[in-house]
Amino acid sequence: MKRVITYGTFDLFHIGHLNLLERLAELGDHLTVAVSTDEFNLGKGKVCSMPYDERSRIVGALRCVDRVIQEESWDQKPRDVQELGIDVFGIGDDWQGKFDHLAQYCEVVYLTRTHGISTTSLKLDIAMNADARK
Ligand code: C2G
Repeated sequence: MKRVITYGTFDLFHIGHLNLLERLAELGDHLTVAVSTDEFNLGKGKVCSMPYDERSRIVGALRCVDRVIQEESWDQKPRDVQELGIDVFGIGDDWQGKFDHLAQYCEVVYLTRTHGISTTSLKLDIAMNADARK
């Protein structure tokens, strides 16, 4: 069984997230997604619109996702890869090169981001639409 893992916040879940997860699922037989906890996100300078339990439930409900774990620190990846018997680590290419050090434990792939959408742009759209309705 070929096991794949990825990490992310997945706030305001959108088509860019789904495209990535479905493409990662195609790379193997089992996909684990480590969803960033609210505390870890604060360390990333991110304030989420949705709390961890909602973000993790949405990701876990996807047909292409087999397991959800917590992402609590930057340096848990080597342990996760070894303990979970991961064959492939994948993530969007906005992280290109940042996780090459994992190549000693597993294959590392960077997949093209979906252009034209991001959690930040969604937040701005929502805020602008709210203003327009005033
Ligand atoms: N993504 C994408 N296309 C977009 C937006 C996001 O492919 N338009 C991908 C990102 O590249 C990432 C995943 O979706 O692989 C989740 O994105 P975020 O929720 O923004 O997660 P991020 O802040 O990149 O956290 O340890 C790694 C970090 O936790 C990654």
